[in-house]
Amino acid sequence: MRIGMRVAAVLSVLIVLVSGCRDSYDDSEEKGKIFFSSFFADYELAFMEADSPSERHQVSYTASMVDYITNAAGKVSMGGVSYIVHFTSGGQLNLFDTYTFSSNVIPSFASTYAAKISPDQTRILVNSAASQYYIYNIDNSTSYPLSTVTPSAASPDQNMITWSPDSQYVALVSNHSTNDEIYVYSLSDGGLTLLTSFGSSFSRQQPAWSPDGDWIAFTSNCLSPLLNNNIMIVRPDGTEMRRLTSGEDTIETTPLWSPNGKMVAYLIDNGVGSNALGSIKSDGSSQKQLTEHSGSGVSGVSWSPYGTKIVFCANWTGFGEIYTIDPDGGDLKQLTYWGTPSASPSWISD
Ligand SMILES: [Ca+2]
Ligand SMILES: [Ca+2]
Repeated sequence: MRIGMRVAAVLSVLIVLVSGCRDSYDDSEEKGKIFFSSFFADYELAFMEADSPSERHQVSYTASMVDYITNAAGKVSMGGVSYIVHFTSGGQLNLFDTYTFSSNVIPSFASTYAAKISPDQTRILVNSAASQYYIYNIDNSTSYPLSTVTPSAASPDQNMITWSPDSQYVALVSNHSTNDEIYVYSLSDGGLTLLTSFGSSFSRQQPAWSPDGDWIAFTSNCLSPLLNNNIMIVRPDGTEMRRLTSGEDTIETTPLWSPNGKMVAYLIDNGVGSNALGSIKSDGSSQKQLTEHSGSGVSGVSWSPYGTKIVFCANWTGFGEIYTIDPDGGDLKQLTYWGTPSASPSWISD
């Protein structure tokens, strides 16, 4: 019996390893729940089954507090736990368990501007009060400040922080040496690696670590003669910086890697506040605008667990509704028709 169990355990590990190596998935394999913020009496957390989006299930009930999802976890750990973090108005940080639907308020962070869970789901990087970065340990509810770096009050949002896939480093925007620059911070020894040194000449923001750990994408106008933003990539040691997206007259922002690291989704800003969705292969080929500029456009972009779909919110109808699209631009689908605002979809596999 015991040997049989061991064989079964080894087999299940092998199956996980083999499936982890797969290159492509059929979108019929994309099950699970899409969590999002949805307007009831105010914003609450809700989910819909990915294969049956006509029904929304309310899972938070904080009347008079605005609930936002802020972490596209998208993955199930071996322990069967999958978290998202969400804020309420005022920035109260909550950790939400997508299996038990329980929400755990983290009292020490009542004014949170950004927070992301580590890929191993043990820690949260928090931008508290737009003035201090902290690491919060989920297991024992302790936290400590990252005292050598400082979040910029000018850019406190959720896209200014990212975890390495091995959960040993974070990349973040810090202005501790006057200008905002992007740094890699080692959680083991506090070591800092400067990735950008553009001074006051150019912008740099929105670092996003690739799933294989080899690259960090970010947004900057540093190479564009017309000073429009492009998606750049750089090695985590600061070398081999180069431009990923082309387009002198277009503004590309907010890079987001696909789960297998082969594509990057991003936003295309038309300069007057309407974002379209774009995608590009991580080798720089197949750059595409996937949606039109319409209304206030696209926000809250994330990937499905296997990367066959991009899920996003778009304000094309007067309200934010949730849509999916293939990464190459095919099969645009409107999932919700509630006629009330929705935001921040985050797709979690079952
Ligand atoms: Ca609420
Ligand atoms: Ca550009």
